[in-house]
Amino acid sequence: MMLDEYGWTADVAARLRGVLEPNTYPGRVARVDRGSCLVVTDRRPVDAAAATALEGGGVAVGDWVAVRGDDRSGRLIVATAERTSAIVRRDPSPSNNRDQVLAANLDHAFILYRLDRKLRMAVLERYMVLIWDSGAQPVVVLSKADLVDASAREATVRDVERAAAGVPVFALSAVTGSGTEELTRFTQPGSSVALVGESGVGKSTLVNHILGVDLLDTGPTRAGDGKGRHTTTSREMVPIGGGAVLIDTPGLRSVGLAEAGEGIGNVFGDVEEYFGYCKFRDCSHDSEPGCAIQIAIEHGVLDRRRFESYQKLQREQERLVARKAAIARRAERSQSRRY
Ligand SMILES: Nc1nc2c(ncn2[C@@H]2O[C@H](COP(=O)(O)OP(=O)(O)OP(=O)(O)O)[C@@H](O)[C@H]2O)c(=O)[nH]1
Ligand SMILES: [Mg+2]
Ligand SMILES: [Zn+2]
Repeated sequence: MMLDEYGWTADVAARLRGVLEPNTYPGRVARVDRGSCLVVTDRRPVDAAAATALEGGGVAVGDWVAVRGDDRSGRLIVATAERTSAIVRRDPSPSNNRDQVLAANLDHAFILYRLDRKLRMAVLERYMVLIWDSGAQPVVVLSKADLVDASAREATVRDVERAAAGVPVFALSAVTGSGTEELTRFTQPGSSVALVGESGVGKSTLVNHILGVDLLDTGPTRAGDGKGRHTTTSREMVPIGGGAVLIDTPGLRSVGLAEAGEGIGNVFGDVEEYFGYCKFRDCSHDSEPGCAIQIAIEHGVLDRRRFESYQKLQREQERLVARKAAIARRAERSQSRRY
């Protein structure tokens, strides 16, 4: 059965049982384009539209779905199975207050960052929060190891490990293949892995390397600043054998967090641990006397940059919650006017 190659398991079958009705059949969404999806079914991949009234606001790559229809009538996704995980970001367009599901039903996500660029830890921290909140397990992959010398590589791995709070960190080269064997433990039969990170970090190149075939387009980075050219334009699922799949994603220009759950606490547990020790319970950790955070920074046991990174994400969350509350109030007011 074709779906076996796309991660079908007894657990998936059980989750789908609840949404499959007579005249529908199971599938997994392998690609989402504007208006239509590529859905892998028992026998072959087919195009299907998504019913507008789907619960949870539509379908994402990786979703297990119930499909109705055939070649003649056209096909419609009528239901999605409950997700075990979902990478969700805030829709980047400012006029839009919706969340966007980047991929669903993942076991792990590889967060790629290039070793040949300056390390911006805040970018990695933001991605780690994004993935922790998805319910998938983050793995940091430092790419293009062939472009830096061993001592620089090891120093960066150590720095990232220190900020990654238990998240595994690997350095590898998708061109020479060195280090890539470490990833096989995450691509075991039946597992789904998404690759995320900025444009040009080598996501598609790594998928091709693991697959052993140049299936996906990859693109040279810009000559001047070395930035990626946004070669990949849609999220796409690639079976790599044994029922494991990789989901390649386009490089993100912005990673606005949707309403966060445990993610911030998972990445910044060391920061939050200090809060209980401030002199004042409502300490703003700014200039109050007896602030445990400021004392830790002064003594060099807490990195100021790391605290600022934490504060930035936290403020973003507060603004988001406030905005959602304002929208809810506005909706309520217009409701009450109507009746
Ligand atoms: N030297 C070296 N180059 C690499 C490596 N991995 C990728 N590249 C190169 O980096 C460029 C960008 O790679 P892509 O795989 O297209 O990057 P991407 O992350 O998929 O980028 P987007 O699709 O734009 O998000 C290509 O020219 C690759 O050949 C690596 O391990 N070493
Ligand atoms: Mg790509
Ligand atoms: Zn304080």
